[in-house]
Amino acid sequence: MVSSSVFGLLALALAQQACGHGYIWRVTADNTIYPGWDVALDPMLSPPPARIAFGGGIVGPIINISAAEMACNFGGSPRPSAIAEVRAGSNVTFHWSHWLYSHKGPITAWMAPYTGPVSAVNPNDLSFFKIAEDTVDAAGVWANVRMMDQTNRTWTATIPADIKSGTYIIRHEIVALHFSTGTVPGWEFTPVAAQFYMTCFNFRVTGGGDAEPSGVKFPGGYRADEKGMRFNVRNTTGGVVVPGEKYTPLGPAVYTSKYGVDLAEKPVTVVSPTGGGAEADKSYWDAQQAFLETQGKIVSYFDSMGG
Ligand SMILES: [Cu+2]
Repeated sequence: MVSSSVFGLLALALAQQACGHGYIWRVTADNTIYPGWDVALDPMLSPPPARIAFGGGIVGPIINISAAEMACNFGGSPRPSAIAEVRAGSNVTFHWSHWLYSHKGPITAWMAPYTGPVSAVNPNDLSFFKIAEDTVDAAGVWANVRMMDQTNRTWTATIPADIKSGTYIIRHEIVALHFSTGTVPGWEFTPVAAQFYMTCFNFRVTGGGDAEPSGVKFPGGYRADEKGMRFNVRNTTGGVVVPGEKYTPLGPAVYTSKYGVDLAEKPVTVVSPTGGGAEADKSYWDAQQAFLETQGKIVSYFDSMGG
């Protein structure tokens, strides 16, 4: 028997993890702007708001690569009750609320086809293929740092032009390697391990081809003995720890479309976060911006502490 107050504490702890790290507050998919999952506002809405994100959008660190949560993170509910419509070959941009410079590591996006209602999907049954990946560049700058500094905390993946049309779950992940080879003073009790932060989203692809790339399941997509599980990001110069040693990405290679596509221009549209009209949307967005600012301060504090 677990009392409801324990669940309350768990929810609070998960929310704090999201606050101390970051979450996807917005997704721009093929020029349509969807709300992500606002960890401050959306849990308060009743009924749960129509979102494309899975599981309350909690982006807590997972260090056990055998955990069921490696697929789509903690909190399987509410399931997405909205779906993002994208043309094959178009771009999907994930808007991070914030992230930490200390949490250096790769960023990836994965897709897995599914059939039937999204409410019945078990993320652990899905086969994910990697569609985009950024690790460390020749100057030693990690993907998370570029995401924070150069793209205003956004990260973009392209839907392969040749994949079959249909419904997909997109899994977007940051791997933080800062404690993968050791901790720092003040964080001695944190396990030495790579940390995985992911969110899943509900998508429909149109205008695709006939490719059905093979994928991997989570858990299972990564192995504990993979080289990329450990990397001393503090010694990074040109992506090299031991001279000649580069970072080895985790999991399978990125799937590349066999052809490109020229998409017709599409105007930008914004999906209402409330469905309650312009005034309700404005107060939602105002509250959202205020919380994003607060969350940025919390994140900067953790970042300055090195963990
Ligand atoms: Cu952290």
